[in-house]
Amino acid sequence: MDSNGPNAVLPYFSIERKDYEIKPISQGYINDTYALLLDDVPTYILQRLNAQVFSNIDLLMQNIQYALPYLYDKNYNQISLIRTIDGKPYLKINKSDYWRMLTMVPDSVAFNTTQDEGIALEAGKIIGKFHSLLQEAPLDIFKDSIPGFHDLNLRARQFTEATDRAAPDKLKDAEKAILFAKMTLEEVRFYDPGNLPIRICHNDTKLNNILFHKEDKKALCLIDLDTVMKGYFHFDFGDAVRTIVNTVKEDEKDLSKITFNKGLFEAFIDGLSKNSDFLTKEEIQHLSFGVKLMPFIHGIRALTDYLKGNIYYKVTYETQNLDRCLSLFAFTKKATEHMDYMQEVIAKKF
Ligand code: GN1
Ligand code: MG
Repeated sequence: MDSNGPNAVLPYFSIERKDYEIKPISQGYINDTYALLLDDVPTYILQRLNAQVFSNIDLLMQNIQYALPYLYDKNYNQISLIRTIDGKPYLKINKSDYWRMLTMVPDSVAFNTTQDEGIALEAGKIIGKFHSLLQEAPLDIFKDSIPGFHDLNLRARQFTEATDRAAPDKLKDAEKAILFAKMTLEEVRFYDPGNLPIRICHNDTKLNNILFHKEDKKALCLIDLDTVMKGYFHFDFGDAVRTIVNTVKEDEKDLSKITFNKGLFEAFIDGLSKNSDFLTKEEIQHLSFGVKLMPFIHGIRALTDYLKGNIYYKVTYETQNLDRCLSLFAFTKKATEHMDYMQEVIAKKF
């Protein structure tokens, strides 16, 4: 059997046979995502999983199936996995063609960026809720869908390998970024998280992975559970903050536009503090570090991929990974300048 795209795989999922309109959603850097609409109403999400990035799809889908029942709460919107007609949680065609289908949350919307403090507050609340619910889950059933995903030492090794092998013109174009990466690595690489609790984290809590209600803008739930696995809370905190307080897109070329918006930060903290009983004192102390660590990790990964010739992330133009890196590094600098400020706000609120 050969699949040429979303149309061809629809019959293999146990949904009503209707005339769905299939619309690609282009935000992600990894999977191919499509919305299925019925009379203009988004009804299902269909995704082709990137089997190069996720080498063990079975394990990844297991993690999602472990997590979903815990995410059941009146203040959290449930998403369900649609099984295939033979009862499997995903469809495998040929050697490396994997598809899955999920329900779409009605009347929901996602934002790539925001200027709205109400959205920032809601984002804080829902991330707190996600963690409160998942803290009930046994840690060890979850396995790493990408081992060492947020491990800076691993990312540093991959970066060094990439610089050793990169073409001279790429090294030249990325000269400034490489210098910043090396300097910052010296500073944060040997950072010791001490005895911070390991939690089941989302590990990709950028703003556009949060769904909000179209009308009242209440946060509904987190989407994209591909990297639900063990981690530290400051990973999820940092990823959310980097995409909320910076009001421009991740690959913004004009670095003067990159912001650390204090109103948005304080609103996010406010929201999180409403659902944060689970956080320990030590975790609270490490939150601000996450805001520096996460953009730096993403920046160094984008830089590594640029040097390797864009083999990991989808790009729409040759230097997009380098642009993302520069923009993420510029935000890393902003985060560094705001460390004391963040600590103050956090200490007041928690
Ligand atoms: C990738 O494809 P997407 O947008 O869900 C990446 C995340 C990054 C994100 C944006 C598995 O996620 O870590 O935050 O791009 N996911 C993976 O930078 O690498
Ligand atoms: Mg993702």
